[in-house]
Amino acid sequence: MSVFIIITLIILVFIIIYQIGKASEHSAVLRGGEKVKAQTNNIMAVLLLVVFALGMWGIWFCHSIFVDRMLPVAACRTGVNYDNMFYYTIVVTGIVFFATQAVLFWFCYKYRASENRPSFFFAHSNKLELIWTTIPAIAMAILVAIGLRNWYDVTAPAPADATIVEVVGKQFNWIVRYPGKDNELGKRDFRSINDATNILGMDWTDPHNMDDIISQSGELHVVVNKPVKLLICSRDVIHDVGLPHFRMKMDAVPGITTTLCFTPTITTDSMKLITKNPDFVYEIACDQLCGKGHYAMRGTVVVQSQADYDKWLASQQSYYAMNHSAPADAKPAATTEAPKADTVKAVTKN
Ligand SMILES: [Cu+2]
Repeated sequence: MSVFIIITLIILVFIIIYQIGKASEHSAVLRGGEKVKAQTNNIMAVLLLVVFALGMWGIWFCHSIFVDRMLPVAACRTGVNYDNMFYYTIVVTGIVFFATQAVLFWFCYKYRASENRPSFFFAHSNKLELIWTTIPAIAMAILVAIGLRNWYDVTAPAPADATIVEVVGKQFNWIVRYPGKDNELGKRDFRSINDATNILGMDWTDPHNMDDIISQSGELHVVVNKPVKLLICSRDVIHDVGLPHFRMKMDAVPGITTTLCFTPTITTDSMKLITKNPDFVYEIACDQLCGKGHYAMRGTVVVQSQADYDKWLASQQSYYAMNHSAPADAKPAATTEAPKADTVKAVTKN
């Protein structure tokens, strides 16, 4: 209802302004055109200053509303760098925006049409052209350089001690695969995918697959202050691993393995204290519109200490053991899923 009233009010204000304009046209005819024109110019010039002041106040007002709804502090070093980059960009572009708008509106006011001032024709100035081309070019080059450095941080080869975890998108959830005790992910082939017993098409003739652990609920466990490298892929359409609290995202593309590397610095428990939210969870959002269930495609990240991680890992059963009667450390059983010559390798070594 309130929206309807606001829209009606806006329409009425426009009608009133239009009618005032028509009325002043008629009065101009009656009182003499030139005088009214000068008065109108003065009014419009003052109104422009009012619009400028209102616009600046509006920007500040929106900022004051949204500043408390922003994400909490970035939970990894790269995320902090990204935040700083955005901060520098907003400061630089904010100063330029305010300065240019202030000059624009002030000039409109100061140099409004007047009979007492002759027109000034300013055609060209090489010096000015040079200044307003060079300074923005240097500023933009610096901002781009900072961006490239951050991009390299995320996509650079992972450190040797990085934990490798595979994240696979599927309509409409995330599947997370851990390498198990051998610290190596086994081969898999999309042609072996079977939703009931082999959700990622793991090749059971590859011994590296025997201890791999799979979380079908999309729970990504990582160790605080230890680098993690995500191998990202998709089982069907393009998804996107979005990690807002780490300020990162990367497309999950079928047939191509993309990577993301970061070092979480704040545990989930610490973040609960920082955000004063006992229910806080780091989330994996799908950042690519991927179908009708896209809105619900959500995973979670658990950042924990090494001890807690080891405890959690020890409590997990390998995916093979979950789906086969033979124990996980037994010799791999012959399966109907024969190895393929062109098996898609999901393993990426550093
Ligand atoms: Cu999606």
